[in-house]
Amino acid sequence: MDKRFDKAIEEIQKGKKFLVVSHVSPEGDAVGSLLGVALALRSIGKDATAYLEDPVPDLFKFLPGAETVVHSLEGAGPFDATFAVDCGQRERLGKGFVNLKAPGRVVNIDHHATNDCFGDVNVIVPDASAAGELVYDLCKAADIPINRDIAVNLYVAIHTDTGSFRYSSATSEAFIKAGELVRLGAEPWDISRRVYENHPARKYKLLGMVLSTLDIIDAANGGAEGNHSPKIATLVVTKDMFRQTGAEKDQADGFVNYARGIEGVDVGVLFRETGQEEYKVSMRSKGDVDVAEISQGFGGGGHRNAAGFTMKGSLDFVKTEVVAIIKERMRAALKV
Ligand SMILES: [Mn+2]
Repeated sequence: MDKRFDKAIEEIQKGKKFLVVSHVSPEGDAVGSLLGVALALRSIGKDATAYLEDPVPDLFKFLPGAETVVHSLEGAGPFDATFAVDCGQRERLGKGFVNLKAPGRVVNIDHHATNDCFGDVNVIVPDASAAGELVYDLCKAADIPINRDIAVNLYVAIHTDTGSFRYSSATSEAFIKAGELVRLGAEPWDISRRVYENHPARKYKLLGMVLSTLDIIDAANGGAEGNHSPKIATLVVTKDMFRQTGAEKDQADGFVNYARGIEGVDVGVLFRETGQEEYKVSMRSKGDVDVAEISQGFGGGGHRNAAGFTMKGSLDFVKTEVVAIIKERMRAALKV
């Protein structure tokens, strides 16, 4: 028996009216896990409000239940309990939630090692590939049948958070659960086609501009001969690029992977202009460099190989500071 969810299940049994929330700038795991919990609760006759501060990205609007997501909690509640999924800090759940008077007991279900355990009940499993995997486990532990609609959401959560099963987070557990979700009705090709082969042309126009900012920086002090000389690749996306192409801000989300994908590059960084002298910094590393640790130093969070934070200052300043810290950590981690 899976005991990890006992307290969460108690809340489900006690309550009638639930709120389900996930983080701002939601991606596949946030939306999929959010809807997975909401649909699971509704399937057993509970009332579940699904809330995201930001819109559901276009790519994920096909997810069953996406049309029921609300973006305001004004006048909402009181709730018996709130389920927060895929989110390490309360503030990342958005203003609407933070200002909510009566969220009830907060059940925090997440897989970020940097989670600060803000819930009344906390189920934090850093080994899980996606929060969606934990929602799967919750359904099993609570004896809630995973119907097709839930399966599609959880499959997308696991599929996107493992980079289509390419990352080290793609454990045998992740494959087993994904396989089970396919058996329960998730269709891999249909989902892949909708998520990965369905991009608006303006996103590619934006990508063209962003790739033209590529900068490759040698991280070693001279670099020992014959050894792999570690490199950092950076990309920049400005507000002006969004204006020129008409692309939306979430359409730059995966671009940092292009930086990491370059031969010889150990850390890829994307600087996205979010305000006057303000940048969101996304980092992706290939192996031994722990970018979550770097991110925490700047007040952010994330995973070992994928993390981010927001920083004030000019682009030059932000880039110089961030690159200097990454260089330092790379030299330590890669011993160069
Ligand atoms: Mn996640």
